[in-house]
Amino acid sequence: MPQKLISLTYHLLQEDQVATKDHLEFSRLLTQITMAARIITQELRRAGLADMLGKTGAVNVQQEEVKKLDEFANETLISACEESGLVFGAASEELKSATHFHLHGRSGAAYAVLFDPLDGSSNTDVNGSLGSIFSIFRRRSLQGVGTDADLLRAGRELFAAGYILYGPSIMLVYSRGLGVHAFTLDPGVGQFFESHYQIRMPAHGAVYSINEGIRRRWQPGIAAFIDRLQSEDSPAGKPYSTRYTGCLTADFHRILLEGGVFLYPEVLGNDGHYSGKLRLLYEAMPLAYLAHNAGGRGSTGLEPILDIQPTSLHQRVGLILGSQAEVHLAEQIISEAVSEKECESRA
Ligand code: AHM
Ligand code: MG
Repeated sequence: MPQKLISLTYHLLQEDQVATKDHLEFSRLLTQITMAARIITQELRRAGLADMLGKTGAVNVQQEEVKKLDEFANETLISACEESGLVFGAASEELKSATHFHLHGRSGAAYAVLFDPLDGSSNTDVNGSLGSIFSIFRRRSLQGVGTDADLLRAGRELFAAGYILYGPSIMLVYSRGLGVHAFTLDPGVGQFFESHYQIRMPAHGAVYSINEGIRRRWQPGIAAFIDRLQSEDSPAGKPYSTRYTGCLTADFHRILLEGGVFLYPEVLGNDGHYSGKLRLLYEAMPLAYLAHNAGGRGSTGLEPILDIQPTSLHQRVGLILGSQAEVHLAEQIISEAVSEKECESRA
């Protein structure tokens, strides 16, 4: 069958015919981000031959060891944002604080971009799937200079979000609130072509995705929810299958297309407190935005991810993402577990 021939460029030009100026700028910004994605793709393809595997020796602000590819992806995306002239500031999992760009007299930089430059970085050395995830906010006011307050915003205020999945194919998935669309890179042509238009997440699926090795440390309610999915009394009416790659982008992509649920709940730490691992602004929020725009849902189990007002750039949350049926069921079971705990502690 002949290839469907709608390039990302043509798709954006078509959307721009009915777009406002904000959206025309977004097309330019997305073009820059996909250019960075193609450069990162090239580096990933030959990483094992070019001494690009392994660690840099540094640790990032999250106390995680930085991989060489993390650093490369971060620098490439930062440069792409800066060169666009459209971005006043960027924040990333790999940077301690937000970077505010010197715009060399160019005015009108209205966007903040926040990203996880290389998601799933434990997969780098084993040729597993990886991702780059981005959130885009538009400044509330174009007066003065953009500040950190323009970056610390709830997901309901997102202007756009998306990811690039580096798997057997390289795919871009994005939404600017006009549906969720996916594009696949044709490596020979060097262009992204539309492969999925207006993605809708199924109302339920038959797969769950969670790190079961840490089951004993999951927050209350998660084990009961997973037990339910493994039973005939699940939303699918049969036991679910497990799929977990260690790359949120790849695991979410499966759930987006086929339905089901991804969870990285809060887990009990050595300090006796429960806390999330995944970052609100770089991971949870953009993927919850895509889930929402495709008819799915993102939640901590107790509140929608998109309602959380961030208080710090590197804030972490418990994350449940997926089809309506599974996420609602998880919320119900978690609320019950929390109420039971409260009753026990009062008794
Ligand atoms: P990273 O962005 O530093 O790679 O960390 C995020 C990754 C997610 O992609 C994945 O879902 C999770 O961490 C895996 O963590 P774990 O190995 O604890 O299951
Ligand atoms: Mg990540």
